[in-house]
Amino acid sequence: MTTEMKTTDPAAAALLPVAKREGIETVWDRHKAMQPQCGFGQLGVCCRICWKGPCRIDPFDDGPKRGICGADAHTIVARNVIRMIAAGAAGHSEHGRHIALALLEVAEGKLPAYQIRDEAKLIAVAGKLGIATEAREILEIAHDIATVSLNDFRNQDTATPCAWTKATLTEKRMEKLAALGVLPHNIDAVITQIMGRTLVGCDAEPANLILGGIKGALADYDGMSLATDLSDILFGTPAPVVTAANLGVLKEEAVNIAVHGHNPLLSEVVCDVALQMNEAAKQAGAKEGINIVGVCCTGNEVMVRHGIPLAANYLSQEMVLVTGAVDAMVVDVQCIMPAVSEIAGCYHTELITTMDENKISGARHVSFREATATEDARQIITLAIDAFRRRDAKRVTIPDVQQTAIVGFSTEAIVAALSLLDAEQPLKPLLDNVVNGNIRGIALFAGCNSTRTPQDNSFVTMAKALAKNNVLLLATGCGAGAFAKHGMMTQEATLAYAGDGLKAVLTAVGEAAGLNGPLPLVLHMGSCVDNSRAVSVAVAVANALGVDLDALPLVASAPEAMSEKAVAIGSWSVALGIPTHLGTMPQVLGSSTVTELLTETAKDLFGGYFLVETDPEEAAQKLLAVIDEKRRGLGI
Ligand code: NFS
Ligand code: SF4
Repeated sequence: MTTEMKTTDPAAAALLPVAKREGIETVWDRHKAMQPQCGFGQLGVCCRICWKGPCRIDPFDDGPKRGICGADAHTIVARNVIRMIAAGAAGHSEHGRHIALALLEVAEGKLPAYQIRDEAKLIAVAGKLGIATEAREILEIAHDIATVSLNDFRNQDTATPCAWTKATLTEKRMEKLAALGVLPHNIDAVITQIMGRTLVGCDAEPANLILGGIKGALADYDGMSLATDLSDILFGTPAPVVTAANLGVLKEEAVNIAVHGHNPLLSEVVCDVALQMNEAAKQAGAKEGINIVGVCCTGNEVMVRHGIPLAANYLSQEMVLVTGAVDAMVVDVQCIMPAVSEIAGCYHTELITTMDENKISGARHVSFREATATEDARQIITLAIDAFRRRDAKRVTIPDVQQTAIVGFSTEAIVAALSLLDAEQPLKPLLDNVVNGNIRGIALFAGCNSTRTPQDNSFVTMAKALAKNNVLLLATGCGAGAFAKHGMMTQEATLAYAGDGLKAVLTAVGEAAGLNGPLPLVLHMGSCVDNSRAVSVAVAVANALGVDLDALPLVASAPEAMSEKAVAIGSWSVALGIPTHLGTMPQVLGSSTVTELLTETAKDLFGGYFLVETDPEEAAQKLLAVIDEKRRGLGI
C-alpha cells in the first residue's frame, strides 16, 4: 500500500478522475496541498489558549521549553487533549439532550411527528434507571425517563453520579471510577469545568488535567448512552436487516436524497414523509420515486433501524455529490465537510442545512423544529424533487459498486439471536465459546476515516487478520460504514475470512436465526453514539462471569480516528478498562508525561490504556497479544 493511495473504496476511487475532470477539489487534494503539516501541532505542543501566544515548545533542539506564561510541554499537551475531549463530549451529549427533550415533549403529547415506537425498550430502560412501570401509562413512564435523563445535565450534587453511567456499568467499575474521582455528576458541569481549568493560569499538573479529561470522557459516555437508548424508544431498537452500501445505492431513475450528519430526529421524519411523497416524485419524472441514502452517522442510524442503504462514510462524502445524481443532501450536525457546499454548487444539488447552530455558507437553510417536523421534512423533499427536474443526466456517473450488508445488531438483537440457542441463559453460548476458545476475544471497531491512511484500509486489513484468529468483530460509526462498503457484513465474508472456531459459532447462531448460513463477519451496532451498545454487551458478559470489564478479552480499535469525538470515546473506553488501539498518531507525543499517562499509568489505574500502532497488520498482532494476555488472566 503506497502512502500515495487515497482510498481503497472502489466507488470513491472510480470517481476521483471524474472530480479531476470537473475541476472539483477533494479532501485528498486538500490533504496534499496541506503538506508538510505542522510538526508542533502534530505533537500537541502548540498553545493558543491566550493572546500572549501562540507559544510552541521545541521538543528536540534548544528552542523554548516553556510558553510565555511558563506552561511546559506537558501542561500544554494535556490541556489541548482534554479540550478535545470536552468538545467531543459536548457533541455527543448535545445530541443526547436533543433526543431527551424530544422524548419529554412526546410524553407531554406535544410532538405529533413522533411516537413511542418501542414500548418494550421503554420498559427495559425504566427498569435500568429504577423507574416504576407497574400499572402506569406509557407516556407517564416516558416522562420520568426523560426527566431522569435531563437530570444528568442538571444535577448539582457532586456526590451523586450521572444516572445513566450508574445504570449501565458494572458495580466494580463504578467503585473504581468513584475512588479515582472521575465519575461525572452533571454532563454540562463537567464539560464546563474542563474549559475552566484549562484557561490561562489554571490547572498545570498533567495528571490532574488528564483525570479531569477522563471525567469529561465519561460524561461523553453518559450522553451517548442516553442518546442511544432514548432514540431506540422513539424510533425502534435495531434488529437485523439486509441492505446495501456504497455509491451504487444511488439510482438514476429516482429522486436521491442523502441524509448526512448525526441526529436521527430529522432523518427519521424525512424517511416517513418520503413514503407519502413518492407519487409527487414520480410525477416529476422519477420512475423509481424517492430514494433515501445515508452518509456518516445519520446514515448509520437509519441504516440499522430501517435498512436505508449507506452511500458513504466520512471520507467519501464529497464523492456522493460527484456522482451528479444527488438531488438534495440534507445535513444536521457533525462531520459535514464544509467542502460539500462548493461541490453541491457545481451540480444541481440542493445542500440543505437544518440546525440553526450548524449552517454552511452557500447552503440553503431550512430551520428544523421537532414541533413542525413533518412540514419541515415536506419542504425539504419538495426542494429535492424540484432539484431533480434540473438534474443534468449527462453529468451523472453512479459507480456500479455496492455490497450487501446485514446490519442492525443492537445488544437486544444479539441477545435475541443467542437466545435461540439457549432460551434460559442467552449469554451462555457466547460465554461457553469464549471459554472454549472458539471465540478468542472480541474487538470493537469504531471511529472515523482520516486522510492520514488510505480510506478504509486499516479497518479491513485488521478485521481480516483478527477474524482469521477467531476474534468476534463489532463495529460502529464510519468503521461500520467501511466494513459495509467492503462486503464485510455478509455471510460470504464469514465463510471467506473467519477462523474455524468463529465460523462455527457464527454459523450456529445464524442457522438458529433462520439465516440459512452464518451471521455476517462484522456485526454493525450503529452510529458512534451506539458505542454504548458494545459496552452493554461487555457489561452483560462481565457480570455473567463475575468480573470487571478490564478482565475481559475485549479490545477496541479506532484505526482511522480523526475527530475530537473519537478522542472522547477512546478515553472513556480506556477508563472502562478496555485496551484501545489508535491507528493514527494522537497529538500528544510532544509530552512524555502525557504519553506515559495514557499508555502506561492508565493501565494501573483503569486496566484500559491506549495502544498506538499505525501499521494495521502489526496492530492486529498486538491486539491478539492483548487478548491472549486477558485470557491468561481469566485462566482460560
Ligand atoms: Ni464518529 Fe460519526 Fe464518522 Fe468519525 Fe464522524 S461520522 S460520530 S466522528 S467521522 S466515525
Ligand atoms: Fe503561551 Fe501560556 Fe498563553 Fe498558552 S497560555 S499561549 S503557553 S502564554
